[in-house]
Amino acid sequence: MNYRSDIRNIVIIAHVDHGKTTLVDAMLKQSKVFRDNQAVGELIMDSNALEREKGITIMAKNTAVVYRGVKINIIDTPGHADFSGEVERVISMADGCLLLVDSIEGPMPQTKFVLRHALQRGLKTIVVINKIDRRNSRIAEVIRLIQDLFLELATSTDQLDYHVLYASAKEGIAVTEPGMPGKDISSLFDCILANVPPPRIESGPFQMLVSNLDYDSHKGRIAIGRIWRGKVAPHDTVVRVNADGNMDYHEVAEVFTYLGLKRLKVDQAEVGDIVAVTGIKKVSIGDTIASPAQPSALPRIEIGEPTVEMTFDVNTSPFAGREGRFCTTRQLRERLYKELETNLSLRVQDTDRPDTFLVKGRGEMHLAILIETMRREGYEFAVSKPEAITKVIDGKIVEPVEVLTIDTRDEYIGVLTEMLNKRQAQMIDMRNDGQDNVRLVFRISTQGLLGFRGSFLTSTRGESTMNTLFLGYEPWRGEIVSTRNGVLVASEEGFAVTYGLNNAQGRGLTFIEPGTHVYEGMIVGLNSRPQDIPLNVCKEKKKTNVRASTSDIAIKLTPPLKMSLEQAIDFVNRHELVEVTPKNIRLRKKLLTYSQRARSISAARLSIK
Ligand SMILES: Nc1nc2c(ncn2[C@@H]2O[C@H](COP(=O)(O)OP(=O)(O)OP(=O)(O)O)[C@@H](O)[C@H]2O)c(=O)[nH]1
Ligand SMILES: [Mg+2]
Repeated sequence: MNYRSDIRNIVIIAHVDHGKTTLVDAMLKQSKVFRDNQAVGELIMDSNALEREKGITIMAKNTAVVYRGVKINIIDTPGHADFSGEVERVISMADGCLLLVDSIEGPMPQTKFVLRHALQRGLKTIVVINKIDRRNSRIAEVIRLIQDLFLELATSTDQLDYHVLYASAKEGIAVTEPGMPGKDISSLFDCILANVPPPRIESGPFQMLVSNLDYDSHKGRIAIGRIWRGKVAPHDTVVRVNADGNMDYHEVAEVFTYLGLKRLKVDQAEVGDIVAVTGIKKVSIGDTIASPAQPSALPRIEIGEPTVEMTFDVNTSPFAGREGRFCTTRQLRERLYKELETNLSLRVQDTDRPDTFLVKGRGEMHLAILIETMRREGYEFAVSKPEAITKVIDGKIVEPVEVLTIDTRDEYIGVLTEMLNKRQAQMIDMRNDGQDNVRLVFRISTQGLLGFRGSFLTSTRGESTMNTLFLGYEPWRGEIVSTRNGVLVASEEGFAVTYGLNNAQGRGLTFIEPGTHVYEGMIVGLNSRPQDIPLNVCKEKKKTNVRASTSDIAIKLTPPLKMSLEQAIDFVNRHELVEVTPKNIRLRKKLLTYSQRARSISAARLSIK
């Protein structure tokens, strides 16, 4: 068997924030893909605006560097569990992986998820213990935990024979022994060259699997993937095999390979390389592009199922159409279906109501990122509370179940266990490090987890972290009763005033500032009791002839509680919606008038009787 010794294909995988994108920075900087005076900044691969704002990777991306004459194609992946579909999508392009593990946190839930995938696909693993510059790093213990993880997940004994490097991605250093002084990341490059197998040269004509798509207004769709056989050049005639096994003919327009942050136009690309090809109309991720001489399809990419769903509705609030550029059913529908081309773990379905679409994703964050992206593009719509997706297996209703790992301090154990009990979680482990740090592990249904993150962060004052790992499906445990209080609902359209809001603050928390334009049925606050109450927040104080006392003039409002999109989605219940426009996020009752809501409650009572 022959190999392309001039190429290595690697994917970088880890739990969220363990330093993948920073390590790619270090690799790019050391291989001098930038001019000496070029300001490149940090987290270069997190190029999308939302990625930069949130400081996380959302989409997997390709880059490449050359080290000692060998081209290393690098795929950076997201570590957040909601974007696991991205890892599943790209992992098949690589022959080896760098498994990054934080030197303090050690292996975390997503470390296990990604390593399991890598080992199942037979990737050669290099473990990189990262952030060794951090003061409290506990390298020896982390190594032991990683060993345990490999013992649990390895599919063959030779997978237990992995190399370990120690790095500070931030300082651009990698060494082969802990404590060794380092000056750059050459040892990492050397280790990749020595241990990641070069691509095998399969004999036969051209064949590639499309793992990613990009768009160009002139060139159209750009198919990105690894060449598994043969060569490809501009003007070649190729066959595209789609999901149904149907074939059509195309002429390749241009062929590109990667180097640094650029795509290089090339005259020809060969087996083993990762390329971008234009000219293949309507190409989709998972399609095979091959020579007409042997147009056999490669196995399609398998992506885990979505676990959470919510509806996307055309905006029907009284303010509909005022703030968005794209507001119609047709525009919303087209945009959602277009997302399926690249967002592989997403599902979109029409419903029996023409203005409502059911959208399914891998978690609340997965859906929230889509909502935020669409709102920035100018779309206006409304979304419902996310719900866990149940299925029927052997005649029984089952629901998704996850493992929840919480790292917190002793003082919060009580409040957290109480909150989680209400959500029907079972504690399966509790470990204390003797210094007030404790790790709690729970088994909890996805339904029970929805909306937990917000109250978790508030009740532990931001001092704890939580992570989840999808376990599988288990018999449905019944509905979890919401513990949220009722809401304060605007009873009239108008502009909120201090006097009206001050009255509202007598009932609970408010969400809006004076001057906010409200409509009947819009949610303006949280009641301190379980019922919803309508209030007129636009009501001015009655003018009297008697001069008001000074205390009346200077009403001091408590600042409103402003919710982010994610918090808003967490907050609403089944009778409410989040209205999303490029300018505002509003909460509303589905039924806007008090009489509609009263009628629906009495109808529900009657149907129970
Ligand atoms: N001290 C220290 N901090 C690091 C190191 N590497 C990364 N970080 C920091 O860790 C944080 C997360 O780094 P990223 O590179 O975004 O992590 P990531 O694994 O790409 O995260 P996701 O893509 O969101 O999963 C950033 O604040 C980095 O500056 C390191 O070696 N030492
Ligand atoms: Mg990243």
